[in-house]
Amino acid sequence: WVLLLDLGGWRSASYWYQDLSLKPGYRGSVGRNYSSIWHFQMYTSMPPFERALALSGDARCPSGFYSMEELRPHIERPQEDPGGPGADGKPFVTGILTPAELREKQEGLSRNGFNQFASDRISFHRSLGVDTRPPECNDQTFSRCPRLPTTSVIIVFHNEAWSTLLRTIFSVLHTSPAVLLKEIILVDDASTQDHLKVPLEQYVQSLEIVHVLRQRERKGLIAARLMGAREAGGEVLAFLDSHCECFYGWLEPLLARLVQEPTTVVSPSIAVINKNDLQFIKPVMSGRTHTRGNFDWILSFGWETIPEEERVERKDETYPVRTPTIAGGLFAIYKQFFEHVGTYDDKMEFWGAENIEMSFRVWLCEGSLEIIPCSVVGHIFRTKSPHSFPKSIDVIARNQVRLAEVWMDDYKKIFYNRNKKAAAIAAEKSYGDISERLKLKERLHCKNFSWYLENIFTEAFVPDLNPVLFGSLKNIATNTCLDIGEKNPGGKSVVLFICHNMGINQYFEYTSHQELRHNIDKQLCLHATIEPEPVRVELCNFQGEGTVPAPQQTWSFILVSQQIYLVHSVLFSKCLMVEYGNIIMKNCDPANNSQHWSFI
Ligand code: UD2
Ligand code: MN
Repeated sequence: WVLLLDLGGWRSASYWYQDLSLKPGYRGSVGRNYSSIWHFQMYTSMPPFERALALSGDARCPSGFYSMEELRPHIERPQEDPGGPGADGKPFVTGILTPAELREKQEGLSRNGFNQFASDRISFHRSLGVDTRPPECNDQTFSRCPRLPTTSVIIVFHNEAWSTLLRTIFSVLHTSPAVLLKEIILVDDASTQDHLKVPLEQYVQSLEIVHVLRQRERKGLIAARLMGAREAGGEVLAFLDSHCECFYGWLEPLLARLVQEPTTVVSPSIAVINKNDLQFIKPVMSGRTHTRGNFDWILSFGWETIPEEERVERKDETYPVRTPTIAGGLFAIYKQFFEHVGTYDDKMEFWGAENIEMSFRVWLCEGSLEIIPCSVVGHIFRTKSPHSFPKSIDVIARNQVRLAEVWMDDYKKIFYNRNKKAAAIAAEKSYGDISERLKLKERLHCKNFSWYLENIFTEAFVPDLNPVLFGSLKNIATNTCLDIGEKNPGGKSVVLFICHNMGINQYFEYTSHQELRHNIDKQLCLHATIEPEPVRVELCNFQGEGTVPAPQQTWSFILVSQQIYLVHSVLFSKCLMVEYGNIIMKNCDPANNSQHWSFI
């Protein structure tokens, strides 16, 4: 064994172990956080035959680096008219439209949730303009020994527009080295639109390495990806949504990282393709600032900038960014590791939560998740899903409950407190059988969720597992509930709304620190003001160890009189109340039922 103490950054060692004929083994860290303090990795010598192979320049594994020639794409991108619509990733400019065109645009928008009218007028082969990645991305070389793995790109779709689907396919063919791209597998999740039936097979036949699989019955993206994965012949699976465009050089850095760390799941950095004009907006990479994935306590995925200490540790932009969660649509993984680590939960349906499930599972079961900055792939983000889901059950909540039950231990309560529908599904056990998933967890000796919070997502605020009081905070006089409101400029307003009893926007808890806290994605606390200024929510001052709640955020809830007053001495005797629809602080009067509140 060789024990290596790495002081420079959590992965800086892995670059040169191959030159010393070492193979990476157990990796760990000493200290609070795996991305700071001390890191070590055990290395073993390569078995003699592997070393011989690595050093001899064997034909199967030649020494040196891949040349540009060897990494030629599957199909060379045809010459493009630089003035063409959307060329070089520029926005599509809409001129004055005829009534028929206007109708077409409107229909495209409501069918897809993005501007299909624009997409239909942009070339399938458009280039994405100049390389704005940091120079080290372009200078990166890829070792031929061990060689980069072959890849099956898997694209699942349900009623995708022809032009976005075809542009996704061509962008893969134009940017992925032919030696690495084994095939593109399209999986149709029971689309109903005619263009996605026989014409699709006919069209892609000429592209040779593009195959179509059909899921006859609509089951959702999880089952569709699993079908694609089963059929895939490549060593690596690279999943893409059906409205993506790959930037030059996207694949090699993903594969190179997988070779170094075969138990990693790598995501490209995702560029935004604007849903209105199809502009390809490249991620800005400056000052080593990067975004990574997170989740909140209603289990939705979100983005955040990486912690400062990780930012300063970064040496250059070719280094991966460790991420607590992945967006889920765009990632690459060794097929073998995908199978080892439990593919997906095949009893999750339609859409949603599979990315959070995969994120927790991979981290807890000895893998890791990374974003590779030099790999850039664009995706059309839309504001709402154009797809319909069955009405009988909330499919997303059901998927979330499955993941909470399997992976979150006691912390699932934090989620259930905030999402009543999920709590009901959990209580009725109507989320289906999870025994297979629990067996998997057992078999792989996966860690507890607390390990994930303490080691991987250390920045996450963990709310009270058992808050003093929680639910919706109802005002007795008006029979309405505190609500942080959908339209919430600066996250500061708080309004009264009909009590809907679903949690989410109306979820508040009276914490062990006497805050009235709405902590779902942001950490918001009810914040007292001086009359007549309306009471609002502000970021909570209490953020865990070493901090205390602000005086304006420290409340006393008197259960007997149902009054809520401020603990703060000067404002003592001021109570939370409703007057003419406003939430304000006024002198306490136990007889006034506008000052009476209860958690329901
Ligand atoms: C995001 C992810 C997506 C998935 C989802 C959560 C990104 C950029 N996107 O979705 O991959 O993880 O969150 O579940 O990370 N589709 C089907 N059948 C369906 C619904 C969708 O095949 O019933 C296809 C759809 O055509 C698309 C993919 O699945 O190719 C993802 O769906 P989406 O694009 O509507 O969702 P998005 O991007 O919000
Ligand atoms: Mn998508």
